Amino acid sequence: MAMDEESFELLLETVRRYVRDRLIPLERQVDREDRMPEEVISEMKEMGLFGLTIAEDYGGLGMSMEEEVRFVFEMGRTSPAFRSVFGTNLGIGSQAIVFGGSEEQKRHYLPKMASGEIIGSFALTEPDTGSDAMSVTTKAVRDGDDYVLNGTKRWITNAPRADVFSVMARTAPERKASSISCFLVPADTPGVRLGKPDEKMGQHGTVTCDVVFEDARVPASALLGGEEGTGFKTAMKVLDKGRLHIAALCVGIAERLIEESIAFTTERKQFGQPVSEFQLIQGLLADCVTEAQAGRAMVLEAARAKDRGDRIVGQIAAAKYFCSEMVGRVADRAVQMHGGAGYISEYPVERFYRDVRLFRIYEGTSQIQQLIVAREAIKAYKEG
Ligand code: COS
Repeated sequence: MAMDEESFELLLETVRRYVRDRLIPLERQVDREDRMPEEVISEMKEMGLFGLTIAEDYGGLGMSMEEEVRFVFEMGRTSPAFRSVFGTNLGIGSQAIVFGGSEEQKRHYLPKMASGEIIGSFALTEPDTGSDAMSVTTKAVRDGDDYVLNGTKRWITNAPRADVFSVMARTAPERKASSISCFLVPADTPGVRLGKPDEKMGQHGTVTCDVVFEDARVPASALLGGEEGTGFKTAMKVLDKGRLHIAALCVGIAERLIEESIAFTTERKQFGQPVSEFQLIQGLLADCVTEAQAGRAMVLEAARAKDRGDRIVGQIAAAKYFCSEMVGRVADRAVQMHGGAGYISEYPVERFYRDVRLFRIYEGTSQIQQLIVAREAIKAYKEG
């Protein structure tokens, strides 16, 4: 369900102001300290940001996909670490429950996720299982009324802050989708252990680490939807939505980088005039603007198609592929337009250059998106 237009516009305006006045001035500190100030987390809870996409029946604002991407465009104007604070609750940390949870599981978890009282986290990737998601080796074995989980999940976003994990685990040995089940595992379950925080190239202030399950015992009621074998398809649906969200974030960041580049090049003088007057700089800028506009259009169109209930797997993969690659090119040109200043951490483009590298990798690499785009196109052709 969508919000009413007036409340939505008001929310966008509030977020725009919050990003500009509160978050942008904190960007450098968060990058340097690799730590998110607790006050920011509390403010985001007060603003209701953790529950934007969760249905109103479960305490959220019930944003449509189009509203979500328009909101994310705004969040993209600052470091992605800020969005990540509540990002898993909006997306990959809550959506398995939204798509596949029983009514009881929804009532138990979603209102607390919407308020930010608990943090949800999505545990799919493993040390030896990344792109080939169907090959997860974490096992869940039925034992009386319980399941016992063993295995390691890697690079799990928000794991150090998480209260509950959606864990994809194998309940049957064959390599097929129906061998994977999803379990909702509270972080304080005996046998659940966190690894040390990962040290990353960029996106400082976001937290990731290993999550290790050693004979972690959960009741059968922790099985998502009470049914074995639905985990893989649920994970794919969660990732579809997550990928569109990430594509929107890439567009927002590209727009910020463009603004930074215009501000810099119109001030910076060489050969007696602002460097923005030089056509070679204008060529770089024009490529950035054009590509960011194309990305915005792709994201909005895919979001509208998702809201209509169309089959959008290929369209979303194309948007994630294009926008994550696009923001990489924009960041590279932004550094170039800044010249030497672009390599100095005082200027935001240096930080964004590192931050955006991840978008081509997480929630499915560019190569996986290419594979999905091609598969879906061939399927559509064959189906006429
Ligand atoms: N929505 C719903 N169902 C889907 C789906 C989607 N987006 N994608 C696949 N499925 C279904 C398929 O229809 C198929 O169903 P049947 O068994 O009934 O035919 C089943 O799931 C298996 O799909 P498929 O055969 O396509 O699986 P593959 O092993 O070939 O690979 C890819 C699928 C590569 C697309 C998947 O493993 C993937 O997305 N990998 C990347 C994982 C990733 O993004 N990791 C990032 C970490 S999480 S932050």
